[in-house]
Amino acid sequence: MAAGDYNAVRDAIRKIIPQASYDDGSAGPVLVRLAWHASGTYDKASGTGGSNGATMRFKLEAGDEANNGLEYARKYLDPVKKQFPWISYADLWTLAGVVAIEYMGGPKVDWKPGRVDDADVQYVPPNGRLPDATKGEDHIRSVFYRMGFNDQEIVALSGAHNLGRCHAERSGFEGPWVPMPTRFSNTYFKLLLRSQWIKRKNSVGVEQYTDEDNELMMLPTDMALVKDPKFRAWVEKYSDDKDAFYRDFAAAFGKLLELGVVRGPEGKAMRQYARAKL
Ligand code: CCH
Repeated sequence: MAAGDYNAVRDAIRKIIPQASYDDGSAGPVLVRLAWHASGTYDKASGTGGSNGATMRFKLEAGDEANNGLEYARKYLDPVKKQFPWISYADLWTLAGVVAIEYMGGPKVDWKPGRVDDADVQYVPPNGRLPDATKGEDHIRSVFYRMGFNDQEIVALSGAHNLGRCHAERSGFEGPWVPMPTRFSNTYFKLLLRSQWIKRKNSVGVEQYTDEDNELMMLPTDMALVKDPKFRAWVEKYSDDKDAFYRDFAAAFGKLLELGVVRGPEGKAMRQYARAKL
């Protein structure tokens, strides 16, 4: 297989998405979360963090409790890395998110290669840069503004909670947000607005919001999107207009994967400069 044949890599990723004995039969959602957490450590002010360098290869970042469970995603991708040793982990993890979104019926997200695995452990961004689900709108804003996102992009990105589920042993939360968690759609926004959400303690004693039948759930941070009037306006928009959601999600997710990615020789110098500030 020729080095640089990203279509062959995409095919190989598609083949590992169906996983009969895992979750809802799909590795798709956890692959999307890996791409997001690899990228979401970015800090615009210092230029540190982000997907380039694949710093989650190191225990220090993999062990951030926000990343619990992502070892499954990395493990599913290992055979793909073995098959295509020329692709960097940083490219593979971000590409897998894009392929999984499309596979699950979501929009096509622009993706460009060129990330490198040149960082060593001293360049791991500090733990705690990813959002904490027990918090509210101020916290969400401070985390996503730090990356350079605005309110509209925050809500669009949060629509990824149409996918997958929470696992008590990973985050303390439990259950899926929507009835079909392996199909990309705007159901999450519709449910946020239309269902009665009841604050309840789950099986491990953590407070979350559930529907009457205790089948679907929302995190405190999800509820903040309908409580805050500026966020809520975008939840309403995306609940009514699926095309707008797909378009805005694709743009924001594409932007997320590019945070801090400077390619070529200048890129290397820029990364060294930024990382020296950690
Ligand atoms: Fe998320 N997310 N997320 N999330 N997330 C969780 C699961 C997924 C927060 C918390 C959690 C985004 C934003 C936020 C996915 C994609 C995105 C879980 C459960 C928590 C907790 C983890 C577990 O127990 O396995 C918080 C807080 C925020 C923002 O404030 C954004 C942005 C994205 C992507 C664009 C996906 C997908 C999952 C499902 C993973 C799975 O394993 O099924």
